Amino acid sequence: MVVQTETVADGVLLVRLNRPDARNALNMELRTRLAEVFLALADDPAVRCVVVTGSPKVFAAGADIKEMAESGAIEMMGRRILRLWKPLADCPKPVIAAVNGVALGGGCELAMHADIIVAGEGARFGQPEVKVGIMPGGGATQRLVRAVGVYRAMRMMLTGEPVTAAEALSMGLVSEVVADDTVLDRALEMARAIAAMPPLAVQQIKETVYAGLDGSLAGGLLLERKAFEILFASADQKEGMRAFIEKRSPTFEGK
Ligand code: CO8
Repeated sequence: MVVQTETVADGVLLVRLNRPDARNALNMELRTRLAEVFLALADDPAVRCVVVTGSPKVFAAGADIKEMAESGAIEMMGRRILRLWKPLADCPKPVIAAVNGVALGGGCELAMHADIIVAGEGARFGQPEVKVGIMPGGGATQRLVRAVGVYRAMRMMLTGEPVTAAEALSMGLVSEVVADDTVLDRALEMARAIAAMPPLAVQQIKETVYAGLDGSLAGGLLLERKAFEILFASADQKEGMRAFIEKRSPTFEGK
């Protein structure tokens, strides 16, 4: 299977890219499967947090160059690539990317579909599409600019040169850098912690942040206030606050 899934802990689904011979290049088969996995997990109440990872040496080397080298524009249009990214972009559950090795082109864009990126010290992030005669097509012209600012994003996209994990951390492209052999463990540890949080609050945080990024400050603050208020309709809000007052651990049920 080019995409493997595994429930690794209560509420935590691990999604692993598995095309090692092609450096996890994102061919249509892999991307279709990834989209199916994300569509299914969105509706699965047992999944509270998702970790996406590649192999120990490579996260993903981008779109499959061999699969598109001889394609024409109309054929590329027919692939409707946004349709395959959409389940990832719209995922209501928190997603953590655990990145070892290179995340290039569509691989970097895949990582940027996550809400948290944990990278190994040896990881490299880049948008080298320009070197093969094209440009980013999985969101980098928008998401990378929002993450790191115009000038750093432009340098990455126009030169095609990757940045190290340390540089990615300093520019805000990753959340945390850890030793290479602890990346997955750290991502899973974080996922377990998030999976134990109240799912409705987690979902509202994610939805409000991304909706706010797309609009005005006033509109974003209004959304935040509404989301904040609506959480007081949840049993988990009562449970969380009562547990604090009663000095015990809360149990959240997503209600
Ligand atoms: N597509 C297809 N095959 C690939 C790709 C790729 N992106 N990357 C590696 N491979 C294949 C190689 O062709 C090789 O195959 P074979 O064994 O048959 O010769 C095998 O994987 C191993 O590759 P290398 O020998 O090059 O392995 P190294 O470990 O020396 O290097 C690298 C790994 C650094 C990842 C190197 O292979 C590389 O630079 N790859 C290309 C990276 C790149 O240019 N990515 C951008 C692609 S374009 C893109 O992503 C556009 C996004 C558009 C929208 C998103 C849609 C998902």
